[in-house]
Amino acid sequence: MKSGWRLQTQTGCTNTKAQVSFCCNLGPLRRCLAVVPQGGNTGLVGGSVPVFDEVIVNMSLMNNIISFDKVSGILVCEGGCILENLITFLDNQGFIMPLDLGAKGSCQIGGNVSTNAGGLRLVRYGSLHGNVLGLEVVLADGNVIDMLGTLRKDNTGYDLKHLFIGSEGSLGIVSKVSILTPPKLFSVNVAFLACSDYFSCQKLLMEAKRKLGEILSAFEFLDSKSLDLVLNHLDGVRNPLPPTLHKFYILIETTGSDEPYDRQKLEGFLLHAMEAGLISDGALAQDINQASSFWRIREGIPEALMKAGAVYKYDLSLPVEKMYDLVEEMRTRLSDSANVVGYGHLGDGNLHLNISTAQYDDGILTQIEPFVYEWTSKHRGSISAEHGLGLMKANEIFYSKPTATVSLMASIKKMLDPKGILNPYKVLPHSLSS
Ligand code: FAD
Ligand code: 2HG
Ligand code: ZN
Repeated sequence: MKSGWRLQTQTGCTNTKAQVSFCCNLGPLRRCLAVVPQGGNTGLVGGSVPVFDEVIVNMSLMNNIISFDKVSGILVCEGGCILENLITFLDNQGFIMPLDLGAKGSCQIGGNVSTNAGGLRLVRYGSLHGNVLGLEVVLADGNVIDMLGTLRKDNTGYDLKHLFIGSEGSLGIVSKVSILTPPKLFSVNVAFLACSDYFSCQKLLMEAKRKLGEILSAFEFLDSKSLDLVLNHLDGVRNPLPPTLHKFYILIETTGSDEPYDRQKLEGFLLHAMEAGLISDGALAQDINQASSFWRIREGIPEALMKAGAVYKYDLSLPVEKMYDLVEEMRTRLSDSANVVGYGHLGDGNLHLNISTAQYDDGILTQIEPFVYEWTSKHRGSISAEHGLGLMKANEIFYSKPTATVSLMASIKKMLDPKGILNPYKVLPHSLSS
């Protein structure tokens, strides 16, 4: 059946002038060969890898910064720019990227846009649907579509760029991006806190939003099993708190423009939270090195999991109050056969449920799935909060989207890519991909 799809993708090609002009580096599209757009290849759902004999379109050479406007903070660059390089470039200009993630050293802005990556500061700066002002994309027929606007406001018709943000290379290849970047504020504080129960984590989040308000820039959480993994598997990482057993840890970051005021505000908040019994211990970074070491704990969890063995990964949006129930139910289901850890972007209602075992085992998988998807669906969550569907989760889309919505998606795919040559077998369920 799978090779049947491939045959269908390669027939009946007609070229246009626009195709030919772009096709110096996208010859495969011109020839109607199936392609996989590939950025930094850091995606976690198998979206950037070929399934059969698709040609990889690697974007790494499209790595130029085209323009930066210091007045508006609008950056225009090619899709293959590595996120960390953009962060460094902007730092020199006194600006920051509105997104940051553990894979920044390899992932590319085109990949970030195509996955609608969330990351560590979404709670402050919002999603790429808000920050991306324009895109240039290459369609399946080779036509280059210029939507590379640099305007904050433009209501002239349908805002088509949003179709490509989060479409995982299935509708077009992102060749250029225009993005709004915030100014760099110099007063940054990071606290690493312990909570004795999940209810306190939730209350702390509510209080942080209310009391830290405009300076809150990250609110991340991890459970004690996540911390143990990092401490056991990553060199040079240590627990900044005395080794008492706490069940949960929260990393809070604030970013503002007034150092004494911001520090006082955060210290006042922490004191209040301590007195209210919401936090049982905590450390406030005294300098940038200590702040980085706190971040290393949170950002190091995926790497520690990789080192620990096989890992089953779930990236879920859930109501915050229900989120950790799933981790506990999963622990009960799997008892001693796996290490179940929960961490993520609590400020965004995004749980990373990761299940670590010595090796992959079909018996364990049947204990996890479809239970995890059914549970998420029952609580009206999303089975992919920020990583996308790629190849690995494409068939699970119905747990989060009604049939009519998925059919509409398939119609859009068919219209933009009638031969099914852009990242085939990804995003849409296999029953609708042919
Ligand atoms: P790739 O992995 O190369 O591709 C991802 C998808 O996008 C594929 O479907 C691919 O075909 C498509 N694609 C890539 N480039 C283009 C392009 N130019 N045009 C069209 N389609 C394209 N994700 C988060 O959301 N938040 C996090 O906090 C986060 N942290 C991570 C931490 C680690 C340690 C790792 C390994 C991953 C993390 N991720 C996170 C997942 C991943 O880094 C993101 O999805 C990232 O945006 C992928 O970018 P990439 O350039 O590596 O894309
Ligand atoms: C993170 O927030 C990433 O660290 C990766 O989204 C999560 O590996 C994962 O499951
Ligand atoms: Zn994440």
